[in-house]
Amino acid sequence: MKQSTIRVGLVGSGFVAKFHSLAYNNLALVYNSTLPAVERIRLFDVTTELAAEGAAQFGWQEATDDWRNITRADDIDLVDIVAPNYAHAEIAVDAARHGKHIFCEKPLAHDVASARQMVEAVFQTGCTHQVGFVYRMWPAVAFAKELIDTGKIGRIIHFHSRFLHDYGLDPSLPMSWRFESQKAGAGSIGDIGSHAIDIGRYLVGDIVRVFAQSRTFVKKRLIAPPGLSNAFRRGDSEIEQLSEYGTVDVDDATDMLVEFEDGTMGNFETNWAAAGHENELSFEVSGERGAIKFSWRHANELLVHSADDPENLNGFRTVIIGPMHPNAESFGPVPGLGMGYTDAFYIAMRQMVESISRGKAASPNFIDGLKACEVVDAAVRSSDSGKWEEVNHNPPL
Ligand code: SOE
Repeated sequence: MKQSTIRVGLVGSGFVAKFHSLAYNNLALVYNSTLPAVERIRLFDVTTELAAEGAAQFGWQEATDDWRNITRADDIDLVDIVAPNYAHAEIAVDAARHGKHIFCEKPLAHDVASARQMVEAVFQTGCTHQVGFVYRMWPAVAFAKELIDTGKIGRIIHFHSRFLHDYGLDPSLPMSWRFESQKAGAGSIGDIGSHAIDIGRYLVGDIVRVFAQSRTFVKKRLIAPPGLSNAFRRGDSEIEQLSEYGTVDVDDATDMLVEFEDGTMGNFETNWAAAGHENELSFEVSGERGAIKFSWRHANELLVHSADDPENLNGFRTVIIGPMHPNAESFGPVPGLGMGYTDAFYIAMRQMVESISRGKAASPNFIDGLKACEVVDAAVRSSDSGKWEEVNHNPPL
C-alpha cells in the first residue's frame, strides 16, 4: 500500500542539514506532487540551543536534545542521520529496532564493525535504508553508468578518480570530529574518498586490493567548543581567542592504487589540503571501445569518446546534460539550464521517499556504505603497513 505522508526526524543540524531540509521542503514542487507528502517533524542537536536554532533555521516543527525522541517516536517514519560519523551506528541501530526507515549520511560509519552492525540491524527489520552517496545519482554520473552498461565504451580497462578540496590547508580551522580518527574513522579518504570509492564501485565493480600512502600536513588544530568546532568555520573572532591544541591523526591526503574484482586497475587521489581546488570531484573511465570523463567543475557535462566515431572526429565530445538524462527529467525542459549541489539532495530524497512509499529497496544503500568503509579501512591499513592490503569484504547477509 502506498504511504501518503512520511514524517521525518533529522538527527543533526550541521551544514548538510540545510540541503536535506531544502529537499524535504520542496520535493512535491520539484516532482509535481507525484510523491507522498513529507512532514519535517523534529530536529536534534546536542544542546537545546543548537537544536532550537537548527529547527528554526531549517523549518522543523520541534527541536530536541535527545535523538531518542526521534528514533523512538511514534510520530516519525523516517530517521535522517546527519550527525558525526562516530554517532551513526548507535542512532541507526536504535532507529531500526524501533521500526524506522533510515537515511544516513556518508561515510556510513567511522569503522567497519559499526557499519556492519548497521547493515545487520536494517536487514533484521526490513526497513528502507539509503546512504548519502549523492554523486553516483548525479545525472552525468548516472548517464556514465548507462553508457557503460550498454557497452558504449566496451570492456573497462582503467578507472581514475580524484576528490580535492583546499580548506584543510588553513591552520586556523579549528579541531573538529573530522580531524580525529576515533570519531571520523579516516580523514580525506573517508570523508570525500568514500564518494569517489562509491563511484568506482558503481561504475566498475568491487575493489579487492589497495596500496595507499597517506599524509597529514596540519598536525595540530585549536580545540573549540560545540557549535564552533565546525571544520568549515574560518576567520572568526571567537576562534582567535582559542589557545589549546588537539592532535590531528587522520590523513589530509591519500593516494591509492586499487585492483577491482575483475582485474581492472585503478587509482584514487583524495586531498582536502590541495591548493586551489574546491570540491574537485573528477573521474575517468577508459574502456576498449571508448572513454568517459567527468569533473564537478563542469557538473552539467559529460565528456564521451567512442571508437565508433569516424577517425577524423577522434577525441572527446561534450554531452550537455538535460531532461533526457537519468535523474534530470524534472529539472527544467531545456538541456543546459544546469543543476547544482542542492539538486543532488532532491534526487537522493526523492528516491528515499519513493522507496519507502512503494516498500522497495533504495540504492545506494547500507551495503554500499559498508563496502566503501571496507575499502577505506584497507587504505588506512595499507598506509600503515606500507604494503598492498586485501579489502576484507564481509560475507553477504
Ligand atoms: C567536506 O569535505 C564535504 O562537505 C563532504 O563531507 C561532502 O560529502 C562533499 O559532498 C563535499 O565536501
